[in-house]
Amino acid sequence: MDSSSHIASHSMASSSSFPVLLLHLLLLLLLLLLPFYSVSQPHKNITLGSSLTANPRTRTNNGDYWSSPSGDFAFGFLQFGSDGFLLAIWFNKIPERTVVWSANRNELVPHGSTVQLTSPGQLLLKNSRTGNQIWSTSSPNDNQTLVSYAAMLDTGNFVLASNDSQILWQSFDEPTDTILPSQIMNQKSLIASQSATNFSEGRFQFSMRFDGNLVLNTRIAPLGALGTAYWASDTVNSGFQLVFNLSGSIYFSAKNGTMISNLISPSSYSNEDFYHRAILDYDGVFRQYVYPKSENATPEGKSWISLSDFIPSNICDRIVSGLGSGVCGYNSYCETDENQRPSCKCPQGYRRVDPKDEMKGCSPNFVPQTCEDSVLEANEFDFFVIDEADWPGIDYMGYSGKDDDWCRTACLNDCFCAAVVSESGNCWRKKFPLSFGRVNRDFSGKSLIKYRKDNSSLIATDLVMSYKDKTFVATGLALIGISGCLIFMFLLVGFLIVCCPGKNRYRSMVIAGKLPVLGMNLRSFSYEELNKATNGFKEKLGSGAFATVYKGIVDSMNNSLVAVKLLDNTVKEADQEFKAEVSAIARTNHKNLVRLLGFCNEQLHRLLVYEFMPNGSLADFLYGPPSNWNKRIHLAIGTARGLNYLHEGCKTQIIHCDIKPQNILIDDTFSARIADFGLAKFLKKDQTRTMTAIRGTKGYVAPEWFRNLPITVKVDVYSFGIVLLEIVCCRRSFEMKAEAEDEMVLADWAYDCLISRKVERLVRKDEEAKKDMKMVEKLVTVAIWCIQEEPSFRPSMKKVLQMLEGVLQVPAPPHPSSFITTI
Ligand SMILES: *[C@@H]1O[C@H](CO)[C@@H](O)[C@H](O)[C@H]1NC(C)=O
Ligand SMILES: *[C@@H]1O[C@H](CO)[C@@H](O)[C@H](O)[C@H]1NC(C)=O
Ligand SMILES: *[C@@H]1O[C@H](CO)[C@@H](O)[C@H](O)[C@H]1NC(C)=O
Ligand SMILES: *[C@@H]1O[C@H](CO)[C@@H](O)[C@H](O)[C@H]1NC(C)=O
Ligand SMILES: *[C@@H]1O[C@H](CO)[C@@H](O)[C@H](O)[C@H]1NC(C)=O
Ligand SMILES: *[C@@H]1O[C@H](CO)[C@@H](O)[C@H](O)[C@H]1NC(C)=O
Ligand SMILES: CC(=O)N[C@H]1CO[C@H](CO)[C@@H](O)[C@@H]1O
Repeated sequence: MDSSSHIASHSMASSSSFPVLLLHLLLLLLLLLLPFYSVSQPHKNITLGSSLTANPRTRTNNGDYWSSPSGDFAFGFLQFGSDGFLLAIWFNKIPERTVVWSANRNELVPHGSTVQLTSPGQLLLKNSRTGNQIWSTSSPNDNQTLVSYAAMLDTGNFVLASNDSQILWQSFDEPTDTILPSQIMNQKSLIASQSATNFSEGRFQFSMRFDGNLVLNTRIAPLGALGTAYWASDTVNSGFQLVFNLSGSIYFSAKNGTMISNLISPSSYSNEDFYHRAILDYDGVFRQYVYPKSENATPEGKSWISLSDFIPSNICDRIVSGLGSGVCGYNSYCETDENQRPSCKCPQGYRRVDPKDEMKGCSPNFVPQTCEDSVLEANEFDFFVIDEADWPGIDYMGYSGKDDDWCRTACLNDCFCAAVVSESGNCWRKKFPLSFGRVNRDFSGKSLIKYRKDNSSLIATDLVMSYKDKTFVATGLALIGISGCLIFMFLLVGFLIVCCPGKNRYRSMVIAGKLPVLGMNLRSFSYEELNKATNGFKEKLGSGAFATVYKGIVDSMNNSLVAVKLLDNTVKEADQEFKAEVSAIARTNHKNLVRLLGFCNEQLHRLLVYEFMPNGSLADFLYGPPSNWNKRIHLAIGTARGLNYLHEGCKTQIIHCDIKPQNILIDDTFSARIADFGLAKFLKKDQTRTMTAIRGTKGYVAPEWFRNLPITVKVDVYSFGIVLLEIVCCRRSFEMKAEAEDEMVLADWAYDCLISRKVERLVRKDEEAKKDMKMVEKLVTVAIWCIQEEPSFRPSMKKVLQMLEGVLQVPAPPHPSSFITTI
């Protein structure tokens, strides 16, 4: 103050000159700023009671910290993110402010939090928001010498010391991920950070064990099974410790201080000209770095330089077997750059699980291949080729003597195949999740990772589909709930119309809402009533295995026309058919299924009453001169919709088992209505069953009936395929009187026409169809997919519908019997 007042008085005396005035102003400014500078004044001895507060750094406030005498290191709060502070030690003379130690890496604290050197001599870190103590040094013990001060040393070690300068606690004893020159590791561990920007404890650990062995291991599954060691010094029972000496050498020494061997080859970077640090990097590699201290180093030179020797030499090759994912996480692969630095990459079609953390692995960014349609979908997939890459240890199939093309095709046709590795004629199929992926320059093979070529349209349509299905299922379920209850009661109480009292509320609600609810209107008829309605069973509409169908008019239902199915009461099967049909159809509600109106169950009389279909059956419509082309397409799509509903829209999957034109009726709006559930089978989702007795009608039954294979919904797909061909060609699947011998069997003829690109032959007498050859070809192609002899190659009805509707592309089909499963 003396000097400033002196200058002030001097300026009074000669205030005339402008430069002098300016100088005075500057000095005044300097004086005003002085208190801020004092914050960053190097602290020597930090006295008991001192504290630091976490505050966002501003232009005038350089943060709150205690500096070492030389200013090389600082102890205090560093800000990360919007409001997270790390109590840390860092290199304070370099712009990067590289952290070498921290107290609260797993739990950052908000601004206003404090660290205090309490008066019994303990460092305490408190969270200002919660008031919780986040971290502290060991509590002072009566028997111990008392802490009298703390100090940030020029080595980067923060110490608590007694009045005779004995160190009672030091940060060097509790390293995080870094060691510094003069630090000794003895039964201590380093834990790598989570990532380059997240300091919390990560995946890898570096331990100088009590037995003198130095081990690098994983500490988080699924990288490797927990604690998988990926490098060891093999110095068990030597009693060694690890020393980072002041000239920057890192070596093992005996307890008496004698140097045994170097861990990292010494470099020529001197301690005078370079800062040194060694760190277990977040990628699991232990590296030594140097940074030029000199002010006049070039800007490019002003960065941390990694020494060429590090441990382990190639981490990508270190975790490649056993349990877990490997270094990079599942479905990701590890590749080193020219500086041997590893990076984790996602194959094409995959994306990072966590965009901020490359080691968390990758996940497919596409809709997976559906197994029931795997062959059909094969051409929607392609391979991302990675040379010299291998995914050891997860093969589920291996072949030798197979070329690349064979390998590709085998994987494309297999929904379980995520990738293939091919190496000199060997071919390995890999399944999900892909693990231990890495590029290895010594590996002469290559990896082919399967991905969907165009996922965007597919994802979009799937969303639409599932949305539709959901509303559909929701209504369906409500109906099933009500009608299911009814059916249960019917069967139990001898088909008296009784209803659960608890469901009455729903019934009235539904009736009030005027929904066309099935089951609600299910009526019980007397035999006499139906006898009268059909005029003594006079007008026959058709007949099936155990039943005959008659036309009738029911007076009590506004003179509605009905179809009455009279079941043969002499065969045992009739009873089963009756129950099957009532329970099947009562559970369904779809505009492409025939509606059951009621039934009669009197002693030996079993009858079912349906709405009458004024336009007959598809069989009546098809066989004859070519009928309206667009109506036929509409009927084909309607049938596909009805079948898709039976397969996927109900809680219990229904296999119709007898799809043929006679069972597809045509309603007053000329839409298809699937009828006759007498042979239907009900499967819980995911259940398949082998049946011995063949159901269905010759010409339409799928080959698995004869081959002792499980019967699935794919039998209906097969029958639909035949019906679809009949719809296109307006003829029966087998025609003795065909114009040429090769035209007798429709399926064979259609396939021959398709591959010889002469589809027009199929519709040669059909002028309307001939003008729509693209559609003809599409329908035939879909049909050929449906009649594949191998059931798994047939598409689901959902896919069939999507193809008919033009949502999905229709690839070229294989020959129907080219992939027959051998028995
Ligand atoms: C402290 O000293 C007392 C007696 O001087 C002894 O009984 C006690 O065990 C010591 N405690 C510790 C932790 O050393
Ligand atoms: C710090 O304190 C110790 C003991 O109280 C004393 O010996 C030493 O000289 C002090 N150092 C400085 C730089 O004040
Ligand atoms: C240090 O503190 C102890 C008490 O803890 C006292 O007995 C001793 O005299 C002090 N020594 C110095 C050099 O102040
Ligand atoms: C750092 O990573 C850990 C572990 O994954 C996570 O819990 C934490 O939220 C991350 N911290 C920040 C600041 O992103
Ligand atoms: C550090 O160790 C190296 C051997 O690796 C030795 O040459 C050097 O003299 C040592 N420096 C100090 C300061 O002990
Ligand atoms: C230090 O210990 C090692 C082995 O533990 C021994 O070979 C060496 O002679 C010892 N050196 C001294 C100076 O005691
Ligand atoms: C190959 C391809 O088309 N990939 C796309 C898959 O979908 C995501 C978004 O869902 C796109 O970002 C990819 O480009």
